[in-house]
Amino acid sequence: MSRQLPKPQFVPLSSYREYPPEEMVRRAAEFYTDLRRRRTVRHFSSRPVPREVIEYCLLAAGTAPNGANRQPWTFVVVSDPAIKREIRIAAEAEEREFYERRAPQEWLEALAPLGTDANKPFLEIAPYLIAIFARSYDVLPDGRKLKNYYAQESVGIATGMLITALHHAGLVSLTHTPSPMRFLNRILGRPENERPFLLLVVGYPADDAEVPVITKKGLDEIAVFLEGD
Ligand code: IYR
Repeated sequence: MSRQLPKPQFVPLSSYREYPPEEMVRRAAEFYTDLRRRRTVRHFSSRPVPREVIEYCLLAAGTAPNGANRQPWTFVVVSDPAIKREIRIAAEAEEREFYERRAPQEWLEALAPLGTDANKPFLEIAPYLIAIFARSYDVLPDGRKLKNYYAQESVGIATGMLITALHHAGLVSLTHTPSPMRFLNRILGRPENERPFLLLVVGYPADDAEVPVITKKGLDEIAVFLEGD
């Protein structure tokens, strides 16, 4: 039995731009050089950030490739001090549980070089918290559930693009993962089909911000080229 499916519609790919090989190499190298400056920051300034910057960065994130173009993400942007405080209190409660009880010794050892602990003052200091939710299904106006595809992967890609866009705009961010994060649904009034993915802390770095000494793996450690002969 053949079921009636909607016909796809196509337009010419008019937005693509090709660069000559040397220019491609230069652009790729310059982008890497700029992205290499990005650091995850835990010491934030309370200096306000123009909302328009956040809006454009979210629009950039929303261009991410995703499963069946369902765009299964919701970004909740929090600058309200009362809500930030509520989030801090709930996150620190989970984090105390994590650092003092739940975390296996091996995990604590892995985190030791980063100097993290259960104190999360940045959740109140930074001008913006962006709570990122993955919608595992959508609810249609008539109440029917519509499954989304690769929601976690899609939201992961969009989050990477958001972090890159914020860096490009001149801001810093922290990917914060209090676990479990369901308290974000309660505090932010999000429905059951939205699963918290990440809490992104966004702003300017504090004047005296410091970052841990870390290194990134080299190309030969992260990539394998199989080129034949
Ligand atoms: N969620 C905790 C612990 C933590 C876990 C990893 I993996 C990190 O790279 C950093 C921290 C916290 O946010 O402190």
